[in-house]
Amino acid sequence: MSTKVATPLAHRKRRHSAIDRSAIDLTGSDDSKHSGHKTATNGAVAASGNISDVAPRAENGTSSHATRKLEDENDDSGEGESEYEDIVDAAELEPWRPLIEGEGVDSQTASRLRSTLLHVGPEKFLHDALTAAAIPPYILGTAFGLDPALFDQLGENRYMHVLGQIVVRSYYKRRKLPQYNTIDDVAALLRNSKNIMVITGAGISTSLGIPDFRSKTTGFYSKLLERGINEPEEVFDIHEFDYDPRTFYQLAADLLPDHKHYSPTHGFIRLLQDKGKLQTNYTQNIDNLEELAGIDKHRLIQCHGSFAGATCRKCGHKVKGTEIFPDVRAKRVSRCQRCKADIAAQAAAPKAKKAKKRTPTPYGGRSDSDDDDDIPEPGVMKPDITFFGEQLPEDFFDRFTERDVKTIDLVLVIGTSLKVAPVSEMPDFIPHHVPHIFISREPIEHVNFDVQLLGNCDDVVFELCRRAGWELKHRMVPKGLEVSVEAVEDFGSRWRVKRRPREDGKVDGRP
Ligand code: CNA
Repeated sequence: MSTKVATPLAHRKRRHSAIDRSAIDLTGSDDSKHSGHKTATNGAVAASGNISDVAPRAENGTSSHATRKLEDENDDSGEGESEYEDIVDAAELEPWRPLIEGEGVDSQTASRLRSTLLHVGPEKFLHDALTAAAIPPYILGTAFGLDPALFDQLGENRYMHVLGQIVVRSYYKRRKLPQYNTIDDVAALLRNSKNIMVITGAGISTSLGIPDFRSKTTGFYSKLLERGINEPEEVFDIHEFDYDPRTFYQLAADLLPDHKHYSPTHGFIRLLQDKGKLQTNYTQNIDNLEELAGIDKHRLIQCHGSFAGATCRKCGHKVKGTEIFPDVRAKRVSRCQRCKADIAAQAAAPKAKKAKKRTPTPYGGRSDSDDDDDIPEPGVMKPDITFFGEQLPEDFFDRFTERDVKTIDLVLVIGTSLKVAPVSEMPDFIPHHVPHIFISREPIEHVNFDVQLLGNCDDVVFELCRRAGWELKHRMVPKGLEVSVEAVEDFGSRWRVKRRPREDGKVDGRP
């Protein structure tokens, strides 16, 4: 098996991308429009910028039909692949670059170029644009978010490599389905779908007082920055943890829930389960509140593990997470009880050991006394959450590629910035005819969702249930709650969902 690593450091770091595309038919049987996705060139991008058909490759040793693979086997630079990926990732976030000092293409030309790409495929597109139409590469790149200055910075070969990558990635990107646009469309999808995949993030627990990572003023990362920790990810880096677990233990209490309550959004996922519609909840959350909400274990994939258990880094001893909670709450490094017991037992034994060792040898000397200098330490307990640099659970990949992508009929993505690979990559791996709905406070640009419902997710799911004719019962949903749904200007499929003020002018208090 290839290494499967959570890479939450930046936007969709793909160098550890690990979903096996070979097992997935993105086209779906009823989507002939996108049939090119299955059969189009799946090769890497040559340094020339042309698409060369390299031998199909699949990860996980399950070679079958062609796998899209963006790494360039023809790159003779021998380095810098991750640098390319970072550039491509950044460009993807802002796909069209306005003219810089007159260099570039205007937005209409950019969208025309992109739609040509979708029609003709990457190879012909690059050939036509660069050779037939003789568009200078650094100008063409601006239509895909590349800074023209990169041409000089990287040199022609490398620039062409990056351009090729971004063009291929744009081509394979999920495309919005035109028939789903409104909140009522989403409510109808809820009523009619049978096998729903729900992908959740930290936003579904913030109403319980658990901070997310990336919200600007309230997120955990901003708190860390305030404390002078400039690389917040280091708190969750396995190498940092092994080097000095104190940083983690000083900060982790903030993320530890009281385990007494779950949010209305957890309740909504449970409702989908009760209605027989929940196929799988992939949660990035580590708070384990899905268990409290009663989500069946076999429908739940905790992509980044959870606080439910803890393991000794030294001897591998496993305990229930609750056993280390007092230490986490006291901001004290939790030590392994089994190691402690072993050490105590050894401490009792050494007398005999020492006596034995000190028995005069035939040579009249004493046995090696180095042991006396070793002060054994009990191992450090680590909660079973997936740190950066650790493998994701196997069941994530197996269930996703072997089962879910083949059978789901709706995807709901709730309360996440979708910046952590490989979860961030899931939408691009799901057959494109399956409707994708996004529910969160801030819109997402790097994935083409069919409908984006923006607001507090507890309010959005409440309104969806109401429109679907279902009742979402939860102590945090006030009686008579009303929400407004307003179109986001310039977008036909983005909506702001807000609580309406009550008659006394107040908005229903949020717990
Ligand atoms: P994130 O990057 O912090 O994104 C959360 C997103 O949710 C942001 O875009 C917010 O705008 C949005 N959001 C916050 N509150 C709400 C709300 N009430 N309603 C709707 N949207 C809201 O976190 P992600 O989940 O995307 O990133 C994955 C990380 C976060 C995983 O590795 C987790 O382990 C980690 N995390 C988990 C928890 C938890 O378990 N509760 C808490 C903090 C971080």
